[in-house]
Amino acid sequence: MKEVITLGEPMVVFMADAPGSLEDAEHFSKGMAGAEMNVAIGLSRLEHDVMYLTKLGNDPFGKYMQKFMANEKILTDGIHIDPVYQTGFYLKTKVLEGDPEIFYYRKNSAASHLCPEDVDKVDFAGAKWLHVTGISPALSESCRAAVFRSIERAREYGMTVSFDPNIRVSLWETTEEMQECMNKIASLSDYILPGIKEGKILTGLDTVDEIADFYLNMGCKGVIIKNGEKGACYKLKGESLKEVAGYHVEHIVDTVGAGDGFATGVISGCLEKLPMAEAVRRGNAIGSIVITSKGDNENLPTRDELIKFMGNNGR
Ligand code: KDG
Repeated sequence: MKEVITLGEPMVVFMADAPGSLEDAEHFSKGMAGAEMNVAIGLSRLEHDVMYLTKLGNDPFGKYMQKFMANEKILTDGIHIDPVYQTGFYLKTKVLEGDPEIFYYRKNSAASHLCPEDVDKVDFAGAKWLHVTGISPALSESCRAAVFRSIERAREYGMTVSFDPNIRVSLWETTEEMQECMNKIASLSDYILPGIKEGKILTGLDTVDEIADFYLNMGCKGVIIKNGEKGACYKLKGESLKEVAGYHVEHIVDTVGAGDGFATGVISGCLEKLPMAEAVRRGNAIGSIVITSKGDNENLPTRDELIKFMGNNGR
């Protein structure tokens, strides 16, 4: 029985094995990627039942993804196969510090043809939580409509909706269009999880308190703002802003996927009815674990690994 539904574009990632530019890279390791996919993997490893809704190409990458998801125990009844368009992928540099450079091969991909009719074909009954990001609505008109349709359906089924803006500037035509679309999605969500820079870009406001109030005044129940190594803060409707300290990571290997690890912690914590401070602490912990590996999701912890890292707060 599914507990969580998420939708988006899974991609194959090819990670350069040695530092340097993408054009000079000669050897790559293959992995799975996609913001919502990372969250699906994380939740599934913590034994939550997740269904992933997408459209894959009828090609080797699409087949790899189906096997990968089955292996990760992600429910695949939300997968549609497109007979024409191909599964997307992206390239990622290896860096010794800072964020890696990435390059997408996803224009006109199978997943970018996801549409509201695909969402309607999927059974939402019994699910409790929908997680969406700001990447999918940037992919195409039909993908954007699919995201809005999924929120509508989640509402019909009384589900909780979380939204991670996950700003990818290169996927948007203009900043105004991005702000308008993202803030509309936020206004329809229960919980929004922006990074501090994203919050500033989307609201034009400066402080975390102002950013949180902007979304609470729109009707969100809670705003959880990520601040890298420092941790995160959150504000729930009717409460004051609270801070939750982050974890120090001695050796950062690759920062991609940290936000999805954070979302995994917050969503799983809420589903397990932890107080928000504990859910956010778990988010900080999983975000820190993710950045110790080169893949976007390979280090997402199992329950035992999480408890080992966090002690009793991992529960
Ligand atoms: O959040 C991690 C994602 O950025 C990565 O897995 C790839 O989905 C991706 C994207 O669009 O950048």
